[in-house]
Amino acid sequence: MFSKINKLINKYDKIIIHRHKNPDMDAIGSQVGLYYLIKENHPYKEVYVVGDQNKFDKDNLMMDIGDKVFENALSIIVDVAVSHLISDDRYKLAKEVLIIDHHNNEPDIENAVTFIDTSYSSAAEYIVDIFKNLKYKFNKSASSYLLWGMITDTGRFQWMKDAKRIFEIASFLSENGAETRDFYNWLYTETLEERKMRNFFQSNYVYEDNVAYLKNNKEVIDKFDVDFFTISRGMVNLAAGIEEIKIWLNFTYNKASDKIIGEFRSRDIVIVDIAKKYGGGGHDYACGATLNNWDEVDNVINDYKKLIKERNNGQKKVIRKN
Ligand SMILES: [Mn+2]
Repeated sequence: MFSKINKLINKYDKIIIHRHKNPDMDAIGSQVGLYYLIKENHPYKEVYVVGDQNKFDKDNLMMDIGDKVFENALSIIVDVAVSHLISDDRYKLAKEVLIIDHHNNEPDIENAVTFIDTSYSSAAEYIVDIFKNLKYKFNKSASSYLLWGMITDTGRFQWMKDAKRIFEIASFLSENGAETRDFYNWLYTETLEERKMRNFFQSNYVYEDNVAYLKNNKEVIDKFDVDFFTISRGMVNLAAGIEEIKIWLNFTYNKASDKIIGEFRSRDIVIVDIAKKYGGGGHDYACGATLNNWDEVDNVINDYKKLIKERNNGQKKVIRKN
């Protein structure tokens, strides 16, 4: 099933691994994990990891490489399959492109060998399954990064599409030396300043009709000296875990694009279709979209309120039928 991947990697002496912009730990974990896998199993190959950096590049591994490196090389793109989201678009200079992703988006990269399987809860889980299948040897570094990707994309093993497979793969990685204590400490430690900032956003959430939302305009953003995603993605789940709140939304003004980025989450209602309606995408219960103005933001909020209302009505019908 994965022999095509094996053939591609065997064919090239130079391999550059990409992932999405503004990486989360699954993007970095699957990218760097794959880097260590290939280095361990093909020591004579040149392997590179590229892309923008943030705190998730824990060990400062991203490499600055020239365009020439891409000549006659294979680019592997993980955890993303949509061109405008890929960090470092010089994969276009590579001889061939391989994509390994788990997102429910329409891929738009021409002539790429594409492996997308949305049954995986993280790209890291998918990569382990592939390379375990191909009988690769897993060292401590590869196992650690891949497990970290799995841990974070499942919300510390909360959101799992296939728990049996996830625990088997996690167990396999532990067997191969994956580190967890230092990682969890790193993951759960924040500065006092960060804690205070979270408290600020927590208290700003608005709760209406089973929906929670947060609108972070320019003035709010300017209060804090943090990067955009710390607020946009970092604050959305402050409204998780409230019984009455079925869907929670975080809208943040983005200076760089002069647009508003919406992050959408739910426990068990499929919300990705509304994200797609506004040109966005992602997973069933965790997705997002870019909005042009605050009126459009209100439309999104209303659409989600409507979705819950329709769902409530539908549920009543089912109860009557029984
Ligand atoms: Mn992912």
